[in-house]
Amino acid sequence: MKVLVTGFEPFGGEEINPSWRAVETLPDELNGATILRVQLPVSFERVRKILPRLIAGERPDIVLLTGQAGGRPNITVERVAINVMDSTMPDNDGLKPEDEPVFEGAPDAYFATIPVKGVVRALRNAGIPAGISNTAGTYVCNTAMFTALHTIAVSGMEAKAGFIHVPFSHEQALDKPRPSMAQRTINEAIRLAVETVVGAR
Ligand code: PCA
Repeated sequence: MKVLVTGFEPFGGEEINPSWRAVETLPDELNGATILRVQLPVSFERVRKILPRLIAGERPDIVLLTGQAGGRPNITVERVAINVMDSTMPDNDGLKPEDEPVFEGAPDAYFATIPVKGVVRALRNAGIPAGISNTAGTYVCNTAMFTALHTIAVSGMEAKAGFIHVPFSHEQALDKPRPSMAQRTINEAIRLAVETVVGAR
């Protein structure tokens, strides 16, 4: 079994992105599954090109995307991705799309195909605050989740895909009164999420 796990590069003036920090600590193999770690750019245009190529080329059984949701206090497993790109904050290419579809003519939304509640349960059982989120926003993370689910749907692949948002790490929140989580806990959460999704397949 092959698992593609992605994290994002820093954005919005941050020096790190705790999602990539967590993904880069994953081993090459976990519970018998091969782990492919990839860092994605915070770019509406480039994620829509890179992800379909990566998924078609690697043909993973599971695609687990992760990103930072600064301001959220817990790990959130996303339930749905919508066909919208809308942002007042520029991406790392300086683009600020308004009410644009991720893919013209694609469905309005896709539900995550990983066991969303199973991952939340596994994290809580391990003592990590976690919950379901019913919106991945309309920034690059939602675009990445939508792109992965759409790519899999139109190619007829059987791969499961989903998205996990992580809070700021303590390191990022030292100078701002925002909720944060220890990076080692975020790392553990992502590893547990991978194990849970692998175990469910
Ligand atoms: N979080 C952003 C994009 C990259 C990331 O890590 C988001 O939630 O859309």
